[in-house]
Amino acid sequence: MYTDYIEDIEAMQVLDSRGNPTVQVKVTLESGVEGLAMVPSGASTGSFEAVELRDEDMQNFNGLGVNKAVENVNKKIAKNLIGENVFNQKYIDDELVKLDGTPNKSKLGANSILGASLAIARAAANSLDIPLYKYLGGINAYKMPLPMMNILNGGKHANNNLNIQEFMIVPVGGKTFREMLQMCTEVYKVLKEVLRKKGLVTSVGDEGGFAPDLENDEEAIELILEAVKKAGFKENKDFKLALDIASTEMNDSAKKISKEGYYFWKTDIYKTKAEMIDYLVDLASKYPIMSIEDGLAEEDWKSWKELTKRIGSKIQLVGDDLFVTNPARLKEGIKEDIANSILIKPNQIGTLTETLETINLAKENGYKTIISHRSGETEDTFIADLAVAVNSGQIKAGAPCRTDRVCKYNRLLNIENEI
Ligand code: 2PG
Ligand code: MG
Repeated sequence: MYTDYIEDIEAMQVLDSRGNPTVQVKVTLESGVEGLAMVPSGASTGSFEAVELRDEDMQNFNGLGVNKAVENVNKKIAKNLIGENVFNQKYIDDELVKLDGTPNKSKLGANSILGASLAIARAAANSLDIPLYKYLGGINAYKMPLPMMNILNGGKHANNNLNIQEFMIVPVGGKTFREMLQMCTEVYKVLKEVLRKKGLVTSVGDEGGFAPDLENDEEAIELILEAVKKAGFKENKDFKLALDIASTEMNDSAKKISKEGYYFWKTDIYKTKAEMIDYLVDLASKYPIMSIEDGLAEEDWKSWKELTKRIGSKIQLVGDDLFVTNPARLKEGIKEDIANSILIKPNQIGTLTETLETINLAKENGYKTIISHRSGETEDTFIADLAVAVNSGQIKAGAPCRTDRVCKYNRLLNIENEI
């Protein structure tokens, strides 16, 4: 039986890629080995996500400080976990859930809990002196994920006029991760030229994708397809497209309209639920789209069911705000025949064990899994190792631009090299 006991757990406030405070946790073991983790943060968050504890002290970081979450780690969590065997991840995560005691981790904060949970896993891997993906997945961890790269940003991630949050390219024709990364990067570079020649801005949004003002959302798709072609690739054969509509934002932020439909707030267009479904079906039939995430809002299950019936056998329908990496919500979706894939974000649920539980549940029921970053990220590359460890098949980590995104891809290059 392996043992290495937790000697110290220490959190501090650091910054994420948007310059907002976030939690870093360092776990030190009896052997002297350490494990470090940093917690990401979303902008388009689902209301059923575990709670991200913020100080709400307007004098500090405009209320976004995480001193309370840091203190929860340093006092309550440390007190409970010091002395535990670092290899008992499930037991430790169960203890964290119990210590919090609320269904949505609102007492200690999912940011404090996840920081501890991930740092513990990392410390355990370091103690064995093996890579994280190998610790998490053993000899079964070998499948490199297909990257879904968000190269054009809209919605809440950019200050432009695009309603759809993420326009992603998926290099389905690539054989190795190295090749897929290169293919995506080449298209990204050509897209910059395409935009520049048209006199459009090439500044980037939160996830490193370009964020120009365009005629409409479809023009974004057309421009990407133009870049794919100009880079020497064929649509469908080399590249397919994926969209994250993030439509919960359209449903919620529709302050001036009823919650019955979808409000494209950037261009002041309103769609009824039926129109929204038709719009998505139409996009999927017109373009080489293989995946649509959050096409409908987190509580619009009836429309989700209809959309799944209409195009669920042809394309990937991904639940993000819909399922929030939560096994209970995923179970409900499986029962109702809603969506066919799930986005996996550890900070939506709060512990590594629960994240793995959701992944297992998805796989057992034939749902595809996509490991995902958040729009607010750090240099922590945990999700890259996780994607390989669970053979997720797909990862969403932004554009090949900005180190908070690129570090995940570079980590995957290293993993592929090792495998
Ligand atoms: C999403 C994510 C990541 P955020 O909606 O899928 O791309 O965005 O982290 O803002 O929720
Ligand atoms: Mg999403």
